[in-house]
Amino acid sequence: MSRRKTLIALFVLPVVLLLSVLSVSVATARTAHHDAAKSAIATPTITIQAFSYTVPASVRHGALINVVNKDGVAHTVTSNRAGKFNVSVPAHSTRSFHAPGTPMKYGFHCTFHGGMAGVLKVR
Ligand SMILES: [Cu+2]
Repeated sequence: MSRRKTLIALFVLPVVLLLSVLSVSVATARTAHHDAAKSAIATPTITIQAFSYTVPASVRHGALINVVNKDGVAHTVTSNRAGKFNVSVPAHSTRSFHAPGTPMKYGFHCTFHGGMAGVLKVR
């Protein structure tokens, strides 16, 4: 009887261990996939810091774009072509706007600070 139990334990324990390892790796793969999907749909962001824009390489037409202002003063992201986009972002704040619907490169500037300019490539 006790020999039988030992045999059962010898067989069952590795199976239980194997199953738990498998379920952990499945969970890990799911998490990784979820993270990849999340970053693929992350909102593109223009960051303003030290009176300078950091702009994504390109954005989809019509996409929602966040503007993060890390400076202690307000800035704007204003299309050089009137009316295409214009968002004012208070100090230490985030605002958003929609990219134009027509793919092309849009120059933009800050209406408060003459030296601030950037280009938004809409694809
Ligand atoms: Cu500015």
